[in-house]
Amino acid sequence: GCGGDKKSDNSPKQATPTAVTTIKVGHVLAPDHPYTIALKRFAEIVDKKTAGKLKVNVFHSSQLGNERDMIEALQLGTQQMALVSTAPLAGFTKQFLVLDLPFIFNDYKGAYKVLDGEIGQNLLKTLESQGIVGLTYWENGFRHVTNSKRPIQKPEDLASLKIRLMENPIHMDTFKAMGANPLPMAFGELFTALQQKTIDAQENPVPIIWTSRFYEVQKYCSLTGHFYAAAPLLVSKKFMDGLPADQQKALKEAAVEAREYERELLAQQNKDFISKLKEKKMEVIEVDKGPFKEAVKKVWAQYEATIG
Ligand code: EAX
Repeated sequence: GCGGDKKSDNSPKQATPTAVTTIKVGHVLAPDHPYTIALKRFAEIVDKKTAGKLKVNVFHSSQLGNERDMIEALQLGTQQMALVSTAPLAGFTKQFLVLDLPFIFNDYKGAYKVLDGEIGQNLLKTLESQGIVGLTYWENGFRHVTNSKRPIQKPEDLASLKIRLMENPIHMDTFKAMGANPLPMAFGELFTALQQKTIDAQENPVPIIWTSRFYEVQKYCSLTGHFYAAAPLLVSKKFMDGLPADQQKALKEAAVEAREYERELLAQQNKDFISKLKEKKMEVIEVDKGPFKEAVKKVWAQYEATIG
């Protein structure tokens, strides 16, 4: 009945519209910080892996709000992704506090071994009960103290220094243990507070001190390396669960591929930017970490019960 040769179908092809899903990813750092550069690489990889079906738009400089706002927006599903430090997650899950302990990692290699291994992956899983999917850990880095008052060589030099910290109880107790006068503040308000001298000091890795131009409002930089800030790349669980499996897989793979790139960019900047800070007349001080570790050791025991 339906013999005959195959007829070429001449009806006009209806182009099946490829439904493009747009992802907004926000962070609080500068447009030239590796957070931004690596997120753009992430967007390119996602575009390729999904043949243009997932489009990632990057928003830097707190355009989508501060880190706590963005984490809440992921829970609501009003924002799809965010790249934040672990510190603000303390308001959502206690287990992450372990990563905020002072001097918990000795070096980058040790940090990656934990973060990219079983411990780090188990910690990311605890976010799911908070409506968040942690894809992997990118990096912010080892944090150093800068201030406008005096060179900090030893913990005692921090006495009564007004220092801005991230919103995290361990960070607050660590600097109280060293006699400082800490106050929590969103990153977006920090530069103005330093400029107006409402605070004396802050602490961040060298790439942030450079790209956020803190050298313009801070005279001294002490390489304390007191916290290692991991930067989990987060997705709204509501949004992720709505994606087809192949697109979920693409996001996870792209996050890991771009992570290596981001860590390399930071390693380069950590090497190159100290001399640039000195060119901007910052006094960069190498400190003996021993007395700082000794001064904050009690914080570990203080949080053992909370962290578990
Ligand atoms: O994740 O707020 C800060 O000082 C952090 O470095 C910022 O959250 C980047």
